[in-house]
Amino acid sequence: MRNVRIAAAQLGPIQKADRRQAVVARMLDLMEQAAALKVGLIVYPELALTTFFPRWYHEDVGDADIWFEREMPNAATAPLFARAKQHGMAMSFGYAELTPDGHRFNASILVDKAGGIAGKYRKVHLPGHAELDEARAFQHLEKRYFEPGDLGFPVFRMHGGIYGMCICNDRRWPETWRVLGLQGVEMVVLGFNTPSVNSQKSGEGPETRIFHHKLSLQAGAYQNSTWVVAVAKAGVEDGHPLFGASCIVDPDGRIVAESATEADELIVHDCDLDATRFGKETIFDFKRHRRVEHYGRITGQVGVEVPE
Ligand code: ING
Repeated sequence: MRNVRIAAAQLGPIQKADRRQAVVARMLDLMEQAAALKVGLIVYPELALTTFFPRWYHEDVGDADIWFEREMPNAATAPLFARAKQHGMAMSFGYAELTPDGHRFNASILVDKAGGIAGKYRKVHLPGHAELDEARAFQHLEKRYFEPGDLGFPVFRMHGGIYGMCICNDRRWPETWRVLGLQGVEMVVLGFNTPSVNSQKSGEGPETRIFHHKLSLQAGAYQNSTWVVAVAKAGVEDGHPLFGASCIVDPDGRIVAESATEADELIVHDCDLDATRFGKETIFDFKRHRRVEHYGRITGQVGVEVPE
């Protein structure tokens, strides 16, 4: 039994005008709630420090740098690192990273109980578009503001477990999960900011989109026998709705905890990392069952190649 008490710390909306300090104060409130429950790891959403700014078009990409962090930790996030260390709590959160040599990534980090950065991930699958698209009901300009991640899908040994990260759209791609699964991942933590409606397909509302969200998490968890902690930034940001449905999913693919609101909300669950063993040693014992000689298209092709 290797139990980890996990908190998914969902954040409600962050308005364009909200300052990072106000957001960090909300994150600290959730951390205090988690500490009272003796949580070992707290997980916050994607781009946790700011509004989901890729919905806003900046003609000069440099004007969007106001949404980015140039170092981590920094003045705004130092209180998070200090308080987590004080509580002996590990944490993960997403943020927009601007590197010293001018590269921009949608990033997330894993911070251990001693306050050290144990791992970093940069979002590989960037949805949306790079140029202003007037045909859309709203913009989704992640391809404008971020480069695809250049760190792959690493896993990290931390506090007796094997942890991995992904971010939002990554959860829709089975490759994300399998690359982590092939490294023995026991818990995948991820944040997401997902619009409640489809900017290109009127009529597709939160019911369908939450179904696809859960389907992706449950399949990833089951098919790689891993825990999954998925944490939303939710609610209406400057008129744009994001759904909640933060979930903790067990290695059998069952949702064992789910948020009930679109506000700041903590959901907590005791996760036994040893519960991943049975799946990894039987039905998803990759070395006994996989036939890689037939999988070449998965890395040999990018798009579809239909027969003559
Ligand atoms: N958001 C959305 C996500 O993948 C999206 C974008 C929604 C793509 C629905 C496809 C369908 O959850 C982010 N931030 O990736």
